[in-house]
Amino acid sequence: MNHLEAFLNAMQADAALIHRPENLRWLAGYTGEGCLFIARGAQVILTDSRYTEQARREAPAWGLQQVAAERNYPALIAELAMAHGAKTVHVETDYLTYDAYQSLSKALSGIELVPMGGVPEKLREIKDEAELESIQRAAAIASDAFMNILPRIHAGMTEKQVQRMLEFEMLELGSEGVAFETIAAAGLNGALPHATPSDYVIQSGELLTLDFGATVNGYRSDMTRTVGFGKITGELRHIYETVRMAQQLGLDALAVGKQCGEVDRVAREYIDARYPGAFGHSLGHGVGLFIHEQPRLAKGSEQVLCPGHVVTVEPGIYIPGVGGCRIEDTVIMTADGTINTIAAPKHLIEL
Ligand SMILES: [Mn+2]
Repeated sequence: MNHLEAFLNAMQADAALIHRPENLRWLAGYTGEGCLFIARGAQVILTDSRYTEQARREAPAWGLQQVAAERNYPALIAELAMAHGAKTVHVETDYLTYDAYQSLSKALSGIELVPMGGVPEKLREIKDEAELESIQRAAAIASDAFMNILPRIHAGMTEKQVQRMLEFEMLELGSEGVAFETIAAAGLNGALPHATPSDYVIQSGELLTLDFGATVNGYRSDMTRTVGFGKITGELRHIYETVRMAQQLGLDALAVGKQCGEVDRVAREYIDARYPGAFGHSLGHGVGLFIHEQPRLAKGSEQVLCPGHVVTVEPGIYIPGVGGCRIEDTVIMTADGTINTIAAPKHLIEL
């Protein structure tokens, strides 16, 4: 079943409007601007003249309506909704701006706008073969880029310099762009889980956390490696080995049929017993067209892992005034077990 069929089966309203760019791509294979009107028996891309040829090429099976000054989006959408007798229309209320919603609501008087309620997000959880292949290629690019820069990074470089080198390498290896803003956090900055790369100069004896990903066909990968500069001893080494063991326990706990919260618990208990309160975020998340998707490997989550789920496993320890460490892989759940898409090693590398 293709994505559109799955969406039509799950659609509760008479019609749906899709505005989120990733959902346009997921449903229609269309990567330009505009929106989709979907009813049973009608699938239409609405866009302006800058994208009409692109829409024809990318989504030949879809109808096309060109907006213009006198045929603006709300007016065209109203025409389509009336033509298909839609009394209720799904909209992405978690994406549209208040103003956009208001003008739609005004143009579609008499038609009820219904929140989409996470239908595409739920369906996007389970990846098909083509999606898994894109994610695996993105993961291989990121992992190879990391290995390629290791001989070239050293103490004395800034976080930003390492970031640029890593991102350039991913582009060279075929990434369409970064999967998200690269994190490069050295020394005490490592205590910030989502640190922004700065001009801080990396010192010998420090850890550097690199959290990054590549993009292929719009699909993302996500990985984190923490490397040392010079000799890493004492508490930093203990922190590293604790995270490494927790990450392995998390990977080993992944299994189809298991609850996400159960996987989170295994890694969390290991860290909490050694560094109470130092692991604040969830163990992992789904990855796909968005860097953060369902399911979440989070405390208490009763969601059950299924074949086709793609999840990260990324425990960390963050201690202000000391530093931090995170190790992350992106893993595919299959009926026969798990596939770890990230090949880069996880022993403590000391550069
Ligand atoms: Mn992640």
